[in-house]
Amino acid sequence: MHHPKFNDFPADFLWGAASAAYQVEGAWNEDGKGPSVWDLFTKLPGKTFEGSNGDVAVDHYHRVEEDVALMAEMGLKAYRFSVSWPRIFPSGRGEVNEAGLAFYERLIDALLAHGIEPVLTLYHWDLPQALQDEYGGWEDRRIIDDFEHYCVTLYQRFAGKVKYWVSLNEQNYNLTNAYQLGTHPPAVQDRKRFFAANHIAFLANARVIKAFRQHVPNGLIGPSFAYSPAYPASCAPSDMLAFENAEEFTNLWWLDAYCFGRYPQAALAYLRETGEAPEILPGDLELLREGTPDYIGVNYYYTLTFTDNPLGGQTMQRINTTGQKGTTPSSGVPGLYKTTPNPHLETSNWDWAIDPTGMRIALRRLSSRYGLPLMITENGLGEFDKLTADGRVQDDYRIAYLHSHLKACQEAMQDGVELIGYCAWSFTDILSWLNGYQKRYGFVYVERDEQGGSLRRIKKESFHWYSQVIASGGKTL
Ligand code: BGP
Repeated sequence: MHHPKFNDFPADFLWGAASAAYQVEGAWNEDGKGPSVWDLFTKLPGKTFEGSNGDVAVDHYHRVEEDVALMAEMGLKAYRFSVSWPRIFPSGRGEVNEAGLAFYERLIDALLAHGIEPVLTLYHWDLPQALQDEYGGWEDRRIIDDFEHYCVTLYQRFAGKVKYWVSLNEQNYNLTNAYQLGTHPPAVQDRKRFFAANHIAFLANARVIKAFRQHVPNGLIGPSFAYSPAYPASCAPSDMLAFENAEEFTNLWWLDAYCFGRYPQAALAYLRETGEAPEILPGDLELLREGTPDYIGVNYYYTLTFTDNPLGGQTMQRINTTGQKGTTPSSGVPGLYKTTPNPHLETSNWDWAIDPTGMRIALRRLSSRYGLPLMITENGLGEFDKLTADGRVQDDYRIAYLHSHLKACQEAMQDGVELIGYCAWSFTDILSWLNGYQKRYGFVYVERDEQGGSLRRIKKESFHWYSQVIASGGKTL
């Protein structure tokens, strides 16, 4: 569909950028912070790219003022960040660590002083290690109360200052890595345990949304979902069915649970047959329906294309963590679906398909199925960047990526999607969980590698570009 002309972005559109605590803060054991599961996991041999970890990350904890000043200089309207649960409750619950709250208050106040809207993520994967040790973290329903208590502590403290909240970040991606691929802590590979933990996370998500209504009545809350829309490899009915399977198992399983409070039918029937379905207790689905989101946060990076996968066929494989192009194997579930490269799309060096039209499709699918406002809570391009001898980073490939995806947002709005904001991933360079410091996403280059560095901030070409996009309200796109 080609629209005759583009509508303008709304005047109050949240032009933003994002980060996550573990990926930027550092100060991993300062001011009373307890260890998270990532603090321990990254120290185990062979888990991350060249053993990289977030002990220092980009030292945002000590450079909040400098980083917020850069955001203000850029003209950013919104900044999405996450709170580290073990900074607030070092052992997951119990005594609150005031120094932890004070840090986020300082950040929030600095943002507000510059007219930048804070978008606060409650959980971006850094579970307190104490809860993992005590009862197995997401595998035990006790986490629901502990998570609620932590979230309510933040609601009470920041209700008057923070309007936009994200509940769980990428539950789908994080728990798939944690319990199917074994690539995130606690590094389990067991589908039954995966679906069980995932169900408990839905309950926790619904519980904190329910509590939110009471404590932050004027705020908006929703989960951020890692949405990779499924495409069929061809119009062969077997590929179409593989695509339907993939969309249901890899996307609607989460989205329907969040927004409708139920699991999609074919996937649930299949899991009941294989004995992998989660245990649904009386009251569970009612809770899900009482805790549906105000908006859906969308983390969009790429589409995935699927083809038929026979029984005994391709199994789940880990993602490319080296940046060596063309090394990602096909991944799938035998009898259901497997991925195949899309010959129509270019990829990044990490083999992620670059597909702005896929973003428009993602936004349309979500908007028409759930009828909720949407916010892009992440979108960006991870690439090797080069700092030139004269101190510049010419990241025109990132500008091209962001430009085409913002155009797709505009088209989706033209298609009737209510899009309230766009947070590029990421503001500064960050630690990529499994890819170290070499896979860069930021508008601001941070001079460091896996071994360390000066941590100096350098504005990339994309910084200036995004700045003028924001200043024009998107008119210069
Ligand atoms: C999402 C996460 C982010 C970020 C991003 C890029 O899954 O929410 O935290 O890391 O993806 O992924 P990567 O760092 O693997 O390139």
